[in-house]
Amino acid sequence: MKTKNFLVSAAIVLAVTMGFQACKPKGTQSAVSGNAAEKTYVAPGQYDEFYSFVSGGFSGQLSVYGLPSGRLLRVIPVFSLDPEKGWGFSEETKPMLETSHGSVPWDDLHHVQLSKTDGEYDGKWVFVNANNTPRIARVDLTTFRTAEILELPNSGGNHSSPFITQNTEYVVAGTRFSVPPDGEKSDMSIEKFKENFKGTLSFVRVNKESGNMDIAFQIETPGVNYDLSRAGKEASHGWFFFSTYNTEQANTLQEVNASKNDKDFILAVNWKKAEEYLKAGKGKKVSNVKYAHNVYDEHSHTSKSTIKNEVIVLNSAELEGLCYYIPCPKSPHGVDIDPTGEYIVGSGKLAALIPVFSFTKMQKAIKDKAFEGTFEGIPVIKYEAALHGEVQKPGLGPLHTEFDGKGNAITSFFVSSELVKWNIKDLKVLDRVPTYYSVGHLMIPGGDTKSPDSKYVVAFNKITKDRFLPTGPELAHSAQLYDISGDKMQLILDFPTIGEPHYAQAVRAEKVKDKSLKIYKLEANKHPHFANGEAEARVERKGNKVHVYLTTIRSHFTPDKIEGVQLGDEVYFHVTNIEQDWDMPHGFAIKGANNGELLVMPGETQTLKWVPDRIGIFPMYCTDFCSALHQEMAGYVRVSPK
Ligand code: CUK
Ligand code: CUA
Repeated sequence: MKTKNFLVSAAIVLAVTMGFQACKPKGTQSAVSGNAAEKTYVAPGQYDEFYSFVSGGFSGQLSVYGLPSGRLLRVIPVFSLDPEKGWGFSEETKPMLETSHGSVPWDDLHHVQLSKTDGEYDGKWVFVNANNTPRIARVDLTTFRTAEILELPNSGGNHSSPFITQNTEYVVAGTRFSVPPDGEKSDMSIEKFKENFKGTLSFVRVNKESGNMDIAFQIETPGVNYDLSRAGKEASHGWFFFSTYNTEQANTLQEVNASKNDKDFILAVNWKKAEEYLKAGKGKKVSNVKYAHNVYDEHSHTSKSTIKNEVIVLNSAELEGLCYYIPCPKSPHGVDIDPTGEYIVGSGKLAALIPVFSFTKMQKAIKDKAFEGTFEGIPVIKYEAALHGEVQKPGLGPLHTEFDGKGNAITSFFVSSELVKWNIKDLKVLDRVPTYYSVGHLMIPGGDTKSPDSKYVVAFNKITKDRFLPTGPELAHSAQLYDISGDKMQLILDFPTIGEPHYAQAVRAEKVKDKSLKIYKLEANKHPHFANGEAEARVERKGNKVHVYLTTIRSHFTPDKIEGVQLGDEVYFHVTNIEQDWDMPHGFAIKGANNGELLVMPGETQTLKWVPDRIGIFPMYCTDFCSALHQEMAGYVRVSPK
């Protein structure tokens, strides 16, 4: 049996390392049926049924698509500069990209989580992770803007993040790379991984009204790699599950070192217990860490970055009942919890079966101490004691599972490039469809809630190849929409995505669309450099700083002739858009602008800093076509010698 398992794993490793050509499915045409167009057609002027929030991967941004049309509605800038929205260019948004390392203008965004109340999406916020410089961001769904970014100390490669509990009590993050704890003597040999590197889990508290985040506590665990995680729900509410790989604790992730073990672990964390330990004062205050907390305030239209230095850490090995390991075959990637909270699905990337664990059996195993031993002081539950059963021969390389709310699960298979539907109770495979090509995450609208919307599943693919017109060596990434309302899954649409789509979540449009803000009210504008109407437009000099209080309305700037600027000055254009009509932004650009441009929404103030580099006359103009007189919306700035 062991040899057979080994052979299957060896075959997968071979398939993985040799590329995906061998597994490339054939026959797209036969996979698409005649009425596909009807199912995805959203007539001109009609709205889509769902908002889908899609990870932008290495673009660092979040994109918003309508489903089922696959129409791109917006890219929300989060962790990277974005000239289309002025994100990171205006003085107001620059602090949002600050970290303890200084400004990080480009990151890698993987996972998307809609906020929940009572296990259902409430349409308030979307949480996303920065994978490289570990951070969690909160996007506000009234403005579709990033409202807050919190850096995570003691972490490296924030991949197992940001998954949330069923009432958004916590946003949770597990470190992908174990690292020596920050602030201690961390200049040590990489060979010391096993002894000194730690895997830290961060529990970030979310304020129910404001949404503001702070690190409630961290749990320090043995040095392994955390890949993904999910909150328990309903039956298992109060627990959190993390997939771990490299339980070999190798200091290089090359497969001969880090993929030797037949089983790695799922770590089960009792966070209600963690709260008890905190109350009892068992947390250790660590005050030599450094992390940034950035908040955007939509009333003042400004943001602020603050460096924090303190965090409370719980030690997993010392606190009984806090953490348990469940063995899980071959480098688990996804760990997904079914809508009832009873079933925990592990997905070993190098496995040829899917283990499904039972929360009830796991609880019993803990009570009966059905342990096979300990790993660095933490009990390891016997595999069979927690196991509900295994899905046999489902495909090769399972990655992620979502649920259809009808008692079935759908799992993505990277290596065999397919989606496979199976029944959660009897573990029988019901249906399979190819993906083009090599699917990573998949998403059912509401797929991680108590009641999924079992209409569609979207495959987010890792390889594009021939799906779209070629665009040179770099291709658009691809997503595919399948109808799952019947017994058989049916491919109905391909659509390109921005950056690499990792995870996504989709919510019924009604839950978001009516809350969406139309304009910022002028009377509520608390910006320190707000000009309330053209009467307040002016130029003020303070030393070598020139503040231009500029207003915009169709179709002119006030003032539009600016003199008195001298070489060596720093000029701040505080542009207030005094329009109060929906969809009337104005842009602002000036020749030679070394900080980019601005795009200002009605009622809002944004500031562009400009340091002129020469003497002369500099035209400025509006960049967003706003009326028949848009081309007349312009002016001049004169720069004179000092
Ligand atoms: S993921 Cu980040 S490597 Cu399967 Cu969530 Cu794509
Ligand atoms: Cu304002 Cu064009």
